[in-house]
Amino acid sequence: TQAPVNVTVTGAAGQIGYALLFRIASGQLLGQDKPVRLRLLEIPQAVKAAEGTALELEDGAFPLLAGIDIFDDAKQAFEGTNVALLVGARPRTKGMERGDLLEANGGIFKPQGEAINAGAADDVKVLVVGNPANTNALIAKAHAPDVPAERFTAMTRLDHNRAIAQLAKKLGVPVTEVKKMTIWGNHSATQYPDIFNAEVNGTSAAEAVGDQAWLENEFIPRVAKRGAEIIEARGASSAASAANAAIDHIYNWVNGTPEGDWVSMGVPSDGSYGVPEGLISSFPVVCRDGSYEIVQGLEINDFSRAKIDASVAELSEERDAVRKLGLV
Ligand code: NAX
Repeated sequence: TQAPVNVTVTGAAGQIGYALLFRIASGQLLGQDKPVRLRLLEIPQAVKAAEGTALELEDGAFPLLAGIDIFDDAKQAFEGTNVALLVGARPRTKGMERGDLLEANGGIFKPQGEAINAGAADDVKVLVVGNPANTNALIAKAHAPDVPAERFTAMTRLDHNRAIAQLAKKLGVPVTEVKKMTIWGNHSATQYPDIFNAEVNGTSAAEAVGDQAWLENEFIPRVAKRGAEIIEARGASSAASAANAAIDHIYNWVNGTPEGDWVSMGVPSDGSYGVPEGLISSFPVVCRDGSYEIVQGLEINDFSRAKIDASVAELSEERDAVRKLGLV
């Protein structure tokens, strides 16, 4: 049998953590042949709640779950970790300015980047879920100079999955018929879900829709503001769907993307599509053998160009703001 893969989950006692941990334990993160050892990180006040979740995980008698350890210290939590899911973050509270939010999150993601740099396994893969996800990933990356930069990623897979679902619904097709969806830019309201490069039943999704007004006035805002729609309906933010997207992100990164399709990931830009190098921006990527590549050569029309540029401008502003704070 294989040695267990160490998976660290921060914010383990939160609502995404609760939905995520059972799916990891059941083998859905990495595959049914891979035992996992969970390392949970929480703030001291939430350790007891994380211990409660660990009791329930034990009660699942999951064949692939080799052990659970709980920490309130980042250095220990990331020791030997192969997969790091950075879910815990400081939410924006009433009256908080963007600068305050970035600074508070810097206080979390800087030490976590340092801890990953100091102790994680050589093959560590990092996914930042906690918002502002792209910029939090940028901060963590900046403090882990010994870890290859491309191992720091941010989650836009929930947006990607939402876009697939909305498009499939509009066209009355199963979600499996929608391929090559792309989310560009920031995981924020400026994100751009691109259907011009997407395919439905092997033909252009934009042509199949044939309705620019629907695209501009319904589809794009619906996907970008879906988080608010969920809060309005559920009285709490997306949790199970976010956990599902985190599972999808890591599963594809580790096990590859299907032939003839791609996924969206927030990854450090190499300058592709005019996105300034180093910014963590969402791109279409293909995964193979445990690594990913940005899909090259896609046609970007004027409409898409303007949308991508606006979201990337927001990412540049966030980077400038954390630079000013000395966080990157
Ligand atoms: P919760 O507030 O339920 O849980 C967050 C947990 O993180 C809490 O238990 C808290 O104690 C813990 N925490 C705080 N600081 C920590 C630290 N320094 N180390 C370890 N743990 C820490 O939030 P939840 O609904 O689970 O959401 C978690 C994050 O995901 C939020 O930042 C949220 O905005 C973000 N989301 C990101 C999404 C994405 O697509 N990228 C979608 C869903 C979600 O909104």
